[in-house]
Amino acid sequence: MEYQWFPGHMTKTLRELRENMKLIDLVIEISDARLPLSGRNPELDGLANGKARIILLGKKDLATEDVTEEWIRYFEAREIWPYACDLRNRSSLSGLLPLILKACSAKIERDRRRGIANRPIRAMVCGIPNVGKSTFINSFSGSSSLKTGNKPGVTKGRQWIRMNSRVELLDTPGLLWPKFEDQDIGKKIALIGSIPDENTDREELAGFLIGLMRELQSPGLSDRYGIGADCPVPEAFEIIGRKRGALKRGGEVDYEKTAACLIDDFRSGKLGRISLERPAPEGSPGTPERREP
Ligand SMILES: Nc1nc2c(ncn2[C@@H]2O[C@H](COP(=O)(O)OP(=O)(O)OP(=O)(O)O)[C@@H](O)[C@H]2O)c(=O)[nH]1
Ligand SMILES: [Mg+2]
Repeated sequence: MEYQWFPGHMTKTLRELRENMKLIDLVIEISDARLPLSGRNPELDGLANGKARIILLGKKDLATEDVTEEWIRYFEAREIWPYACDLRNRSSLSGLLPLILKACSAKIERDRRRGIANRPIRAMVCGIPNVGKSTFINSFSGSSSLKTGNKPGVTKGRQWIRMNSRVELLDTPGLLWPKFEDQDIGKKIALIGSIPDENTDREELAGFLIGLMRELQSPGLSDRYGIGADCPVPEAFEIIGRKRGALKRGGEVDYEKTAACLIDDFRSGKLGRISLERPAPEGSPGTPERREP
C-alpha cells in the first residue's frame, strides 16, 4: 500500500498560503515533537523565505524529553527559533510571546523608524494535518473559537484570530505534499495521525510500529503488554489482541482491531513517550543542510 494523502483542498491551501504570505510578518510552523524533521512540509521553506520564523515542537508531552532537547539545539543552530510545548496548555506557552517579539524585532524596529505605532504582528500558523495548529491558537489566545479534533483535516479554511493588540494569528488547514519519497516517512506521518486511517493499512502500520519501537529500544510493549524484544510480530498481535479483548466472534484475535488498539495506544501515550526520530550527529552523512531563516 502506498502512503499518501494530497486531496484537492491541499492544492487550494498551498495557493492560499502563497497568496497570504505578503500579509505575514512571522511564520509559526507547528511540527510534532515526535517527528520534528520528517514531519515538516518541504514546501514551507520556499514559501516562508525571508520571513521571521518560529517552529513549535508541539505534543511534547508525547515525545522523549532528552530527544526533544536535542531537537531544540538542532533548530537553534539553524536560526529558526524553536519552542517545545504542550499546545493544549496555556502555561506551557508562557515563554512564547517574548520569543515572538524577539523573532520579529526587525519588523518592530522598522515600524518604529517609520513612525508606525502598535501595528500588530501578523503570524501565519501552519504545519501538516493534526499537529495542533487550531489547538495552539485557541490556548494561546485564550479562546475556544476554532474547531479542533483528533483526526486530520478538521480545519477547512483560513481564519484570522486577534489575540491582543500585539499579535494576530492566521489558522490554516493542514498541508502535506504530493508524494512521500520515503514510504517509512509516510508511515511515521500516518502513526502521528496526520493521514486519515482509511488511507492506511492499519495492520501493516501496527507491524511497522512494533518494529520501530524495537529499533528505538522503547520499553512500551514490554511495560504495557509484557512482550519481549524477540517475540515474533504475529505472536505480539495475539498477546495484544487478547489483553485488549480485540476478538472475533469465535474467540480468535481480530488483527484489524488489535492494530487499531495498538496505534491508539501509541497516539495517546499509553506506550510511554516515544520520539520517532532524533537528529543525526552534526556532519554525519544524511544531516540536512543548514537552513537560513
Ligand atoms: N497530547 C497532546 N495533544 C495535543 C496537543 N496539541 C493538540 N493536541 C491534540 O491533537 C489533536 C489535533 O488538534 P488540532 O488543533 O485540531 O490540530 P490541527 O493541526 O488544527 O489539525 P487540522 O486542522 O486537521 O490540520 C486534538 O485532539 C488535540 O487535542 C499537545 O500538545 N499534546
Ligand atoms: Mg485545525
